[in-house]
Amino acid sequence: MKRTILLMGGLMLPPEIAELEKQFEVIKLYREPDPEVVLQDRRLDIQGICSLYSRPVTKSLIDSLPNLEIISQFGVGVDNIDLSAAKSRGVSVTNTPDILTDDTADTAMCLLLAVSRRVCEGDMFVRVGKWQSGPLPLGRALKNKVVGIVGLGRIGQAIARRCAAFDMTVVYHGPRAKPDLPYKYFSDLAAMARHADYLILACPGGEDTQGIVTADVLDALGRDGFLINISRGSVVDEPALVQALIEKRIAGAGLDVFQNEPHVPQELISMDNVVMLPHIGSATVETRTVMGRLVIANLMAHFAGKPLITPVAA
Ligand code: 8YV
Repeated sequence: MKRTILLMGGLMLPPEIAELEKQFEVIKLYREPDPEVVLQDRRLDIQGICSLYSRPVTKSLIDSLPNLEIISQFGVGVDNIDLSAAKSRGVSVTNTPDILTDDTADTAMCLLLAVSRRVCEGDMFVRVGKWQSGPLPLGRALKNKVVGIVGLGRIGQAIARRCAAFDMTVVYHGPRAKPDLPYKYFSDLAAMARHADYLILACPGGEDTQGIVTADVLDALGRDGFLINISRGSVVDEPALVQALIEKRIAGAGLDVFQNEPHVPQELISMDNVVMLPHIGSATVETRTVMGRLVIANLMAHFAGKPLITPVAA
């Protein structure tokens, strides 16, 4: 008999969903008109969850599923999962690290270039015929600028390599210095922001980084500074960011993530110096394909009694 898996969201590509359905009985929670009723009816059957960043896996969900054994996250960030609740219930958690590093770093570079060189503004300028009346205002060069990366993990390091290739000087902030890496470390985020022209957020979400980009950090970044966020909306005090942009206390922002996705602050919509993406860090066919395969491979390994491929440390 097939084991039952709860699929929380629909980002996995059709071939991987088909494969998941070949191996397991799949409850597509996101398709259910009344998810609570399904969760109640099927609570004893569910042995695995396929989760993703936009769907919280809370202590109450974990506790309501007595036969839950594994949560296989479609993504690297696991801040949507109550890890201590999973641990205390003995539920394993896996994620999809490494395979989305390059795409996510590329997304940061897209935003960095787009806000600096006015790419989206320029595109609109051509489309609406403004070019005939004069040139687009000048952008800002990346070369010789200082980029401060918050979180020099896998994705942060991939961004650092790309920025170095653009002749930028890389510095970083995080919980600890990484002496093996050739970049200057700042233990104080505001001090790094003061020193940097660009602040790129690449740290994990969750309690430790909640709201660390405050109004003070944005003021330290300053009138000529740009904020790029490909991490989590929760890392930034979003109302403070909106205010800093309105008052032109920072030069602009490139944002792939927001506090309340898919909703974005209304004030940002009309701002030329803000480029927004709908959380597409890993959103390529290639990467989403291997992410889906890894989600399934972790489930298969678990139920076959084999070691998990990419366990999240409890
Ligand atoms: C993914 C992400 O697209 O991996 C993550 O943590 O935020 C994104 O890059 C997302 O997880 C897909 O579910």
